[in-house]
Amino acid sequence: NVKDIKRTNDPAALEMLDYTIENNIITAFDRWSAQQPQCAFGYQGICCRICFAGPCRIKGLEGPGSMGICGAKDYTIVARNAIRMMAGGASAHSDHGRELVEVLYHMSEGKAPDYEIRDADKLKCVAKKIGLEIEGKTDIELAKEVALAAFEDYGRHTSEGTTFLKANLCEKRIKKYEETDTMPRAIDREVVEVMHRTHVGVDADPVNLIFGGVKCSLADLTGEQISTDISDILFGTPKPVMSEANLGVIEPDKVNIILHGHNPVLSQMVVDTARELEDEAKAAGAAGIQLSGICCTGNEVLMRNGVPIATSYMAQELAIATGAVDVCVVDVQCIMPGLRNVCECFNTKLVTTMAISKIPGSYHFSFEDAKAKQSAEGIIRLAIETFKQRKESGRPVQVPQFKNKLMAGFSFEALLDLFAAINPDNPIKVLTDAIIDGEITGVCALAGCNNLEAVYEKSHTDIIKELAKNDVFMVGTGCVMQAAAKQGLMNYEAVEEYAGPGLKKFIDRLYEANKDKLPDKLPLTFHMGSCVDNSRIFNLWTAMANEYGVDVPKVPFVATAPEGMSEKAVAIGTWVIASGIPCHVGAMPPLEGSNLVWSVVTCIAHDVFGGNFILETDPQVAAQKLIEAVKYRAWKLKIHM
Ligand code: NFS
Ligand code: SF4
Repeated sequence: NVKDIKRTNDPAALEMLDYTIENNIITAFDRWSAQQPQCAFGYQGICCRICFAGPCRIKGLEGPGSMGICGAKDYTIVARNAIRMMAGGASAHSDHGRELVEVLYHMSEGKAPDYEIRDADKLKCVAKKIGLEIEGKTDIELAKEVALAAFEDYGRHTSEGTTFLKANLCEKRIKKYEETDTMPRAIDREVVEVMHRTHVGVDADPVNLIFGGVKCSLADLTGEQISTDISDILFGTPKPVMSEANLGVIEPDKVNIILHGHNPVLSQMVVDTARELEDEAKAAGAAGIQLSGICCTGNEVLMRNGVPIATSYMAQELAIATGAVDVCVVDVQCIMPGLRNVCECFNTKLVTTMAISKIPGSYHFSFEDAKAKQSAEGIIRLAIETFKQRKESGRPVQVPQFKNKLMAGFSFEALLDLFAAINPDNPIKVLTDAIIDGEITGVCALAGCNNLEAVYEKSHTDIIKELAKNDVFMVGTGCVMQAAAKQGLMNYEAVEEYAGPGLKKFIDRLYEANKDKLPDKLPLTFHMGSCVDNSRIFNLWTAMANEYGVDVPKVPFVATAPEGMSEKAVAIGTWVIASGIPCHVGAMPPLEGSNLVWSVVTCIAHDVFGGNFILETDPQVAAQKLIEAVKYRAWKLKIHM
């Protein structure tokens, strides 16, 4: 009986899973089962479809069957596949960044009238950081120069390195990337180079391939830094904000609009416009408009506006199966095509907005920046219309009554601001000293997706609880943080329940110093935003390295992606280890087909860059490995201090 197998520890998702099974609504959970057993060649990364002489797979250790038709060995095939994933991830993140740069540029030329500069301080900060002269320039002039500098990072033809990356690296990392020939020249160029070197009959050397992948992953980081910086300039830099998470945030008596995807260019416009159309919704008999988010665009509008989180990636269809969603508006990335069928069961309107991301059978409201507002209004009015139909039909809805309180909004600036209340002259020292004094063990970045190879969200919550008990300060982004929020691990109650004495003291101390300006007591896990906002985490460990006067590999900092899934996660994980940070991944990436590649990413990477992957599917064991790694670094650092 499928119902007896526990597929998740999220109570809302569990309730909806029962409901979808009873009502024959097919979701990712059913499709995952239908895919079993998954192809062992693909699973291990030893299936090659790069040319159509293939597909080829590695069938044994010896003889002709141990190679592809062209003679490619297991290590070549595994490495090629892995770095193509990185190129996919880098493309997604940096194209998202490019959209933002275009909006900033068009705005500076007066061609995107619906957008404005909401954080002029950040604009000046970014401009200064990338070496622009700011004196005597208007914000609009400066915005244009920042946009042009960002465009340069996509297509520069010289090889001094990407500006948005170099401006944020510490000296020793710059040297490391120059020495190892992994400094990205330009984002588009590194993606193209990966596609070229993995074409049939080009690079067969697994180590050379992986170094090419590292360079591409650093291009990915460049794109993420651009995305974060420009989002903050256009939409504001996040500050602590209260909200709620899980399917219980959906309110059947309101017009429900789900914002799903990644780019704040769309979601922020819908948020702003929804406020203006609240009265129209009421005139239609609704109690108001309820927005909620899924995936990273949900994180963007949570961070800046306190819009609640409906759920995370793997449960997106379950949110629609509540029957109470009027419109699900999507842009790019992590949008399951399977949404459409569920939407059709409930007359939920699925709205696509980007030219490169359409789904058959959905509505399309083109979201060009010249007419963004008009599209947002169209989408909201469609939702109001659908709400009326829903009420007239009298169709029952099933909204699980689970939600948890959360505090989010911890941009790098917001964190420094908290620290500054204790040490105004050198805020980051509050964090670095807390580690040296042994109050906290170190820092862990929580990142990444959902993957049904694991029990949905269980690894996330298990690891968070274990790290908390061991006094690890946690920051994070992406779907992990949605798990934390939904499951009550992003509020002060969780500090009281799970934090070790040192971590609790640290969080209390921060709160005491900031009491007057905070909406509530501080949470157990500090939400830093969407996956492109992993750049904020990169800024955090760089600041710590600079404060300690060491290179990043010596900073007591670790990372975990308990349910990694996407190509973007592969790119992020790679630049995390190339930064010198050990990175746990809890769902097996397709690397097991080559011992050589496996040992490069789990061991040799450590010798070269100071970071390595920890591939471990058991969350308890993983937590212990992360704790050991962070403790070891703290211990070594203290000896040298
Ligand atoms: Ni990140 Fe965010 Fe979630 Fe994974 Fe997808 S939404 S960009 S890729 S699944 S964390
Ligand atoms: Fe087979 Fe080589 Fe073509 Fe890959 S590139 S499909 S291994 S012949």
